[in-house]
Amino acid sequence: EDSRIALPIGTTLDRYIKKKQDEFQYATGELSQLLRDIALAGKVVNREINKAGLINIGGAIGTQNVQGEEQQKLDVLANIRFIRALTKGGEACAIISEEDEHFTDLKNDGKYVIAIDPLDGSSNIDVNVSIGTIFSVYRRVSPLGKPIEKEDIMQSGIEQVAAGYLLYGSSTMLVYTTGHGVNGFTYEPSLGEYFLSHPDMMIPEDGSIYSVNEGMYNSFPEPVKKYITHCHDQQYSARYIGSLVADFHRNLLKGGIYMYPPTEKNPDGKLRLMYECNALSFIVEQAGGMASTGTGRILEVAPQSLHQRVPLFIGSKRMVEKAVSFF
Ligand code: P6P
Repeated sequence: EDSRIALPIGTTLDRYIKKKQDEFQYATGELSQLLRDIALAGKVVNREINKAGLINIGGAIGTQNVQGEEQQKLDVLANIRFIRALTKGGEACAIISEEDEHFTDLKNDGKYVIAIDPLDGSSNIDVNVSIGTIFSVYRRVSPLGKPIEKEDIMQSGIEQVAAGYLLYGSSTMLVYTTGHGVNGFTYEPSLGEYFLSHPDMMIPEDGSIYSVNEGMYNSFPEPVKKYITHCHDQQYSARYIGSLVADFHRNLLKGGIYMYPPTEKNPDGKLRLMYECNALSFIVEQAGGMASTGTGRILEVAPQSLHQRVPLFIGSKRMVEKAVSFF
């Protein structure tokens, strides 16, 4: 008989993590501490995002990240904050970030490896659209010492021990899984606490919202064009914020599919496997949904490079199955 009682809405994140640790979900205290470290960094980034408009730090500073995109100042600040929090926390031994070409060796004996997009959708900062942080947690594979890229960093999504996102929106939320379901916490800035607001999140099995940049329709592969025509025939609602975490979160709550297909400009799609697609795919599968490259399960893709792109079809199981059926 499962003696575990469901924790009531309003439970703080700290109490929730402690309870789950006692239930041996996070048997090691290290994962609990790691989650707290990420949550703390999220509070700091949230504060800086909310100030961005006021002290005009949203403007680009003219430095390029590995993606060759204009780096928004908050990208840089978020990256520094998360790396600093994880370094001080001591539970992570290495980090791969969208903002850094190579992985960062934290030079400690932490047992976890983090893949992170510190601030996804940063081009939306200046127009006050919701943005997000996306993270994956892996166990290091090699014995102690300098982490080994091939073994410790380039792990398939199926190896994740935890994954989550922060959504800096009308309210700031932390949504994460450790492989035992998905839970959402809403941040109360006046108290500096996250409170359980969305216990045991499940994505509706079917839906009528599709998210894709139809401006690139002409360069999509035929199967994608066929599925989009299907969405039109079904008179689905087109909802595309241009901010992956915001689109994903809405679809998680209401049902829907998000697609970033191959295009002429990005033949493997635009989104990154290691620190965008794997995390959201772990979450959506834990919530009863599906995540595909179009021809295979995202979580089973064997990474070939740190900043590898993959096509992404993710959301309600029935919708992703239908989209994939055209391939
Ligand atoms: P496009 C933001 O740059 C991002 O990485 C995701 O957050 C978003 O869903 C996507 O790219 C938008 O890309 O090509 O449609 O502008």
